[in-house]
Amino acid sequence: MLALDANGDRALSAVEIANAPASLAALDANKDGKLTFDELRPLPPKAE
Ligand SMILES: [Ca+2]
Ligand SMILES: [Ca+2]
Repeated sequence: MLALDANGDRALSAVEIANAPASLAALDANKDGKLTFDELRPLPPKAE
């Protein structure tokens, strides 16, 4: 999951793995406690 790759080197370091829960939480755009596929994609929030 490249979203967890904080420094963009395409590898997950121990630190990045340790921070994975926080990174995943940060991806939860609508803060509903769930990650949906649209939240996992590096796309801007869609206008509705
Ligand atoms: Ca990395
Ligand atoms: Ca969500």
